[in-house]
Amino acid sequence: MDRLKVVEVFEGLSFPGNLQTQETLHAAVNFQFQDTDVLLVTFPKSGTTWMQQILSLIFNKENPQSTQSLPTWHRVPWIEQMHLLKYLTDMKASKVRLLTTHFHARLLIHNLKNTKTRVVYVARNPKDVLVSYYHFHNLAKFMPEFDSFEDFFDQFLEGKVHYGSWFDHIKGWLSVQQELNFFLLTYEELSQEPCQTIQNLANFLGEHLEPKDLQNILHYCSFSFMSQNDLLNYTLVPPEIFDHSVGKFMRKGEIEDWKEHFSPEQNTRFNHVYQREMGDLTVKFPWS
Ligand code: PPS
Repeated sequence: MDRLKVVEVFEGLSFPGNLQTQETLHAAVNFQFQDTDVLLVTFPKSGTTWMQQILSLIFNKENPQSTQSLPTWHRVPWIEQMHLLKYLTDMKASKVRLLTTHFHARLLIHNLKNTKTRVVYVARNPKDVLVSYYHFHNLAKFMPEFDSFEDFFDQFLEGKVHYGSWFDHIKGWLSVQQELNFFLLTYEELSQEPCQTIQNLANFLGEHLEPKDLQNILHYCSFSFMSQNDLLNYTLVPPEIFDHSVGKFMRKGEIEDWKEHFSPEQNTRFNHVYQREMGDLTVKFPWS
């Protein structure tokens, strides 16, 4: 609790100090990946929890109920956060370690590129990321306070929020994908074509899914199921850390909620920055 308002600055990026210390950040940069590891990579609010649950379900398809025995952050822990060592110890019996990171590629590529670690990158429309992240700042007492949505909007576009620039994050990971065992998918594909997207992901992971497995996964990863389950919806986090009276972690789970938040002027400004930052990329995203 005494670290609630601490900010850790590491490699030019800021991180909430109640989740990370200089020691855990350094340890993550030096993390020894194994060829059998699966590493989920996201910018915050891109569908991390959703994909943690999906990965857990794919690798526990014989017993999907088992994914309800521990919170997602324990089953698919962040390599840069506290308590990792405890979670890794609990994972010792598993054949595959499921891991998460919000780190930028430049911090991990040196340790990842000579492994067969399967890297799963989930991207989300950055306009929806911005909105979800804004609401998260109101909920999470360890995040910086902003005067207004407009204020947060400006800081996000300038990459001055925790975990840095969304644009740098995605461009960094896409620029090293050829050096990695890499799979890219989007929150929007998961929303709109869940069966095909999860099947493609399972194929990449080398996991065979029977039709009944797929049906189970769809059920246990649905927004309605996850948002009602205490081990999945973050309501276990004490009120000193998440102010549950101002909102929910599992807020809406929708695409294009940005339309309810952006003014026409903000949308024009966002599009301008997006074009400047992403205009040269050949990859086509559902939102672009
Ligand atoms: S974090 O803090 O970075 O781990 O947050 P993250 O899990 O990446 O993002 C939270 C947003 O994902 C939504 N979410 C889901 N959407 C659809 N289906 C499922 N099952 C699901 N689980 C989580 C969650 O509601 C947050 O988005 P918003 O737009 O705020 O609702």
